[in-house]
Amino acid sequence: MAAAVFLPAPGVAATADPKPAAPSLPTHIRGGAWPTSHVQGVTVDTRKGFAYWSFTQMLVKTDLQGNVVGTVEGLTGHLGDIDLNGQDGRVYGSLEYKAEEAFYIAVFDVDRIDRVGMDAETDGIMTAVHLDEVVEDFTADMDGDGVFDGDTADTADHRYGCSGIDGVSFGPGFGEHGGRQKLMVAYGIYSNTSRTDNDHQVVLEYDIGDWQEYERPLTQSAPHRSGPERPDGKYFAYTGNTTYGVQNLQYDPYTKNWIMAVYRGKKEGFPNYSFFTVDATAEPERGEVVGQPEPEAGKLLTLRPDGLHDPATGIRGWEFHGNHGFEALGRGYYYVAEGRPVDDGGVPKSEGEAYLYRWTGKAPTPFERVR
Ligand SMILES: [Ca+2]
Ligand SMILES: [Ca+2]
Ligand SMILES: [Ca+2]
Repeated sequence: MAAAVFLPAPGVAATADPKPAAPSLPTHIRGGAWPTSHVQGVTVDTRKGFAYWSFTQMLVKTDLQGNVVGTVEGLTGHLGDIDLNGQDGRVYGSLEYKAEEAFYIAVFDVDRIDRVGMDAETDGIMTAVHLDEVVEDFTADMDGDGVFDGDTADTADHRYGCSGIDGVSFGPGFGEHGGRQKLMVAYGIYSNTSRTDNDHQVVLEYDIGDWQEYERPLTQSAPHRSGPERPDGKYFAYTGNTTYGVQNLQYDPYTKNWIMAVYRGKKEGFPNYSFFTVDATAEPERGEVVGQPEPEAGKLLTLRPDGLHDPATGIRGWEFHGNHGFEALGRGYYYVAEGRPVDDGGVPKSEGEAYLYRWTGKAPTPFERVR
């Protein structure tokens, strides 16, 4: 078992914090190795002492020593980033079925996960809320040839280059101090260097106060469409094109940043940073969403004027991983997931683990491992 540390460290100011860090947290947590695709997200309930891991087709629950408590299995779509809702104690994650053109927030009643092999459809653990807005942008026939080209990056279709959804996080509305927490959902964005309308991260804002009326169990062979027609807000952050958009989105109450961990982009003329921070205190500004086929106005987010700077584009960013899982614990501490393929006696598996980091604010990498 990894050593525990006392939080907060000397010199780190305590802040008003909806997710307080526990007095001691392990510096390393194992999420296990599973016959799935790679780890996509981690979220930690420091109060109850559990970690939740998205392994693409499976949700895994461990304690903070890495002992497996249970799993929710049988997902045939793509479970991406996840986040704990501190208000209802449930875990929310992005869940995609691209062939069916269906995109959900999955809601897991994680207190009831108590054994390995629970079923996402039949054990009453998971409900889902469908997001129509994502379908509209994903399926947009942008070149107007009457054909939607489907799940491919090599097309002019998909508004903003939308490939679906991945990063999710609870937090305050952009530019708001306190107020009702919102669920923010970030688009996946295909990597495509031959178009100009895919250089933004797109974030949908939902107030989930009325989501009980939409939540339904999911029958994956007959995906339902129960969900809000429109988001409560839609925002754009100019980062340059990335490879599949925001992998991990996380509100950080310590720095008051919205953190975006990405797989870096490939476009020439852009800095292609791996990590971005949006200033959570900045009011979104109405302005042009540049690069669209027709001039378009939208609510623009402000990248934090800190870290690396690309003078040609004005883009600010950092270099860090965090695209397999990133959880802000408060007080400037974080769990950051790593994943890799492993061979388990001839069975290919994906292993996930998380390490404890603290904020330093230094460029190019504003975190250091706690050892
Ligand atoms: Ca088309
Ligand atoms: Ca992902
Ligand atoms: Ca997240």
